[in-house]
Amino acid sequence: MDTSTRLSLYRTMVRIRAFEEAIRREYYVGKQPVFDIGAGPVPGEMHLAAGQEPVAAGLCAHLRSDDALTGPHRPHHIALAHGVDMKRMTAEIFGRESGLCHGKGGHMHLFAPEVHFGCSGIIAEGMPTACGQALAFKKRGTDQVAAAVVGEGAVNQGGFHESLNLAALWKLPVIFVVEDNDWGISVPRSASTSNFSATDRGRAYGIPGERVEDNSVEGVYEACGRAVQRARRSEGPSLIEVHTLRLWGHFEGDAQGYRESELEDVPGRDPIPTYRRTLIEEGLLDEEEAQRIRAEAEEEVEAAIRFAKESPEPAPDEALEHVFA
Ligand SMILES: Cc1ncc(C[n+]2csc(CCOP(=O)(O)OP(=O)(O)O)c2C)c(N)n1
Repeated sequence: MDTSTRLSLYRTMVRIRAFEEAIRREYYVGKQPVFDIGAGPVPGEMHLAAGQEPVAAGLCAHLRSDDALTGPHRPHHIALAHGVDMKRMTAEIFGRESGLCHGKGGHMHLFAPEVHFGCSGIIAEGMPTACGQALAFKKRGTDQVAAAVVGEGAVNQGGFHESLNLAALWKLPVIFVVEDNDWGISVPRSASTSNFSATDRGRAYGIPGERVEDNSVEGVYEACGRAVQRARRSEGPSLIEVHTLRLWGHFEGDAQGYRESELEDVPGRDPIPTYRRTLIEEGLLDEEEAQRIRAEAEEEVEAAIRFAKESPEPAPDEALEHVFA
């Protein structure tokens, strides 16, 4: 892998982390000392993806803005890496009129048609959607591809299996990416899933797959590169499963009593300092440049937060506009 790609993967991860940290800070405003999920400038549930940056960076490095991408209920990393506008996305999270969905979707429902991005709070929902987009690309004869990112909790959903079946049957240009962060809320995968391997499940439908271990951003980059190329060459779907890490709670405010025994060890597995160390050891990055990358990311994120806060809330008499259900 060349140096500029490696540094670009690092920058993408740092940008996402700066975003998630800032959203976390803003989310807790007004919700303390006794956690009140409905209070503050960002009411409602908040699922942040710190620790899962390698998936977004490694996959999206291969996607163009005319490729389609669907994300899960934990979508910020994927959205940012695919080029969703940070300011309008932040405004959506804050429920403001200038948001991607005029402030009516919230953080789990970010839609950006200009880069074919959408996500949903419904587990596995992005997979059938990606199949539909891939079918459209195939029928039009373009080399565009569709990708769907889901958590490992999605693998027992009907939508997962139905999507694998049709994608294989119709040889769709689609890439399924499973983020295995070990937990579905508080349920370990060992308690929910027989024959866990998502790649085995894919193979049962005739879909080739790879599992990437150790939350490796370069591993994700390489595996997704092969999958995207297959799809662009009209060779059909692939399934990539990544053993990743949910650094924080399932949602903000989650006390995480169910994973107390592993929590001590979790910060040491953070993929960003690990990758930074590798790049520094190999002489591709120095501390000064690393600090500059982080400072630039913070500046962009703080500008997005200012934009959101300065934007008006949707007008009450437009409450039913753009709402379908
Ligand atoms: C169809 C459906 N069933 C249940 C839920 C409730 N729910 C929200 S998140 C979640 C767990 C998801 O786990 P996973 O897919 O592993 O993603 P992670 O949260 O770990 O990123 C569940 C069951 C839902 N949103 N949609």
